[in-house]
Amino acid sequence: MSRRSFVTGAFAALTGAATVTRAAAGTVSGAVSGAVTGAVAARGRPPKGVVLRAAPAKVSIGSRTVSTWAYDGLLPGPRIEATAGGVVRARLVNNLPAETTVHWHGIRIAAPMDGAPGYTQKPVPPGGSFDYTFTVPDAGTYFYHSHVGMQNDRALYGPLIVADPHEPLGYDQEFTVVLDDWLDGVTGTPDDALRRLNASTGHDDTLRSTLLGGVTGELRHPYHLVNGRAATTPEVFASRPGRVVRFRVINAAADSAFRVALGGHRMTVTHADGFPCARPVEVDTFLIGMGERYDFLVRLGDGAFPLVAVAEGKRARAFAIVRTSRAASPPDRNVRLSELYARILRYADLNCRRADALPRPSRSVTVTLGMRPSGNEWTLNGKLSDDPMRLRVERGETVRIVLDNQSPMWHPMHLHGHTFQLRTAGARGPRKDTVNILPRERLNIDVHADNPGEWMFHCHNLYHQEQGMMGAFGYGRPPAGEHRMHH
Ligand SMILES: [Cu+2]
Repeated sequence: MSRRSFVTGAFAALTGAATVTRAAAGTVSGAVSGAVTGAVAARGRPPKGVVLRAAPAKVSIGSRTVSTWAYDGLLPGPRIEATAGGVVRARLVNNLPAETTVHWHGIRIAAPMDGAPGYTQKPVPPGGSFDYTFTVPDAGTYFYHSHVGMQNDRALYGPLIVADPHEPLGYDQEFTVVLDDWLDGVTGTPDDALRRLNASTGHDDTLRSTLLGGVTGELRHPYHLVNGRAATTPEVFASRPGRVVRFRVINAAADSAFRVALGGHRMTVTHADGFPCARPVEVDTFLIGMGERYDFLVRLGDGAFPLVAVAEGKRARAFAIVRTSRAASPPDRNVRLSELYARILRYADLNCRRADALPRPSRSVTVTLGMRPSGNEWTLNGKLSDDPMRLRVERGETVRIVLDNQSPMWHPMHLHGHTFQLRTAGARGPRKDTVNILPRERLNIDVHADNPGEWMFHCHNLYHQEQGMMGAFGYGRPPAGEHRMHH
């Protein structure tokens, strides 16, 4: 029914548990599709799963075409589907003029498959390839992205949706909503933006948000996208009145949190970062930081409704349309939605199921988030990524990490290889892999150390990550020189 209904991709016939699907129109040109098939053929044997060909590409963001780096010429990259307990096989083919990797964000994955350069693998050189094969233990909404340098602020990301074979939710249809902030090919590259930022002093104090406790981002991206489309030529989600629809929202942006609302509807939040809520939460809007995901259900009314994602504190927005009536006139992309200013989701509203609760921690360790006086270096326990903080854990223990934000900005902190339990006052709290922490705030996250490896623990503001805010969460004695192998 929808132009974006799940169209089986060229590789589906070749896949086992994982399948890749792609949009039928909009973001991919025929020439690029041909090139993808060519890359597969050039390998001489059929892949047993998905092939992600990272290469320079021209992609349309609706109102204009931009030069960027993309997977298979698509923005977002191809949708990868799997089933909980199943195996994903994905071959990364690097046709970029730079090293790259793929990180499977939020997946409790085996360490060698995590795509973390210098931590779990050597980056794949130009012309090289790497086969990722891993089990997906948990159902839910995830995504994948490059973990090298500023590449995640290009088109090198895509949704990874893990179905629950015993899905308890009842709904008629689902849509994936991938949010992004975009500058590549418009105001230079993300590397140019980082260089400019590093050459400047102080932050743009006009980018402010009460919700985020002060300065909200490092820079203004000229576009904000839903599924690769700018607000002027929006994505349209087609459905019918009365349908119950599951929306899977992914924030793949580099520097923008979004406040999300659907005009004329309340939303029932069912999942945070892939994990189900013990009790769904009815709200009007939610804030989603970089790397976070939320799923919500709505029963759709009759009409054409604005799906708005305000780039928090930036006076800009991503915009799409949910249409259940052909006759209804399209909503104004600048519409003021009362839902955006009504009941907002809080972390304290979220609780994981009892079965997903982690053991009580036996000790705690503090991670202080800081900023050096330059304003362009962000630290964990005073250290930068080139000589990183390392939290040492032993297999089988549960550790409480006390996040103490002494820096003047909020940070979406992301842990690889695990999902932690965010301990909220007097409640169980949600299982998450990414958590927003505001200036002067302290948060407790409990981690059960059941997945040995040397894992990244970092801010998912890509600019902060590249300005040092990256540490290690490692089992036992530190591996010799591992962290420095990429410097
Ligand atoms: Cu940060």
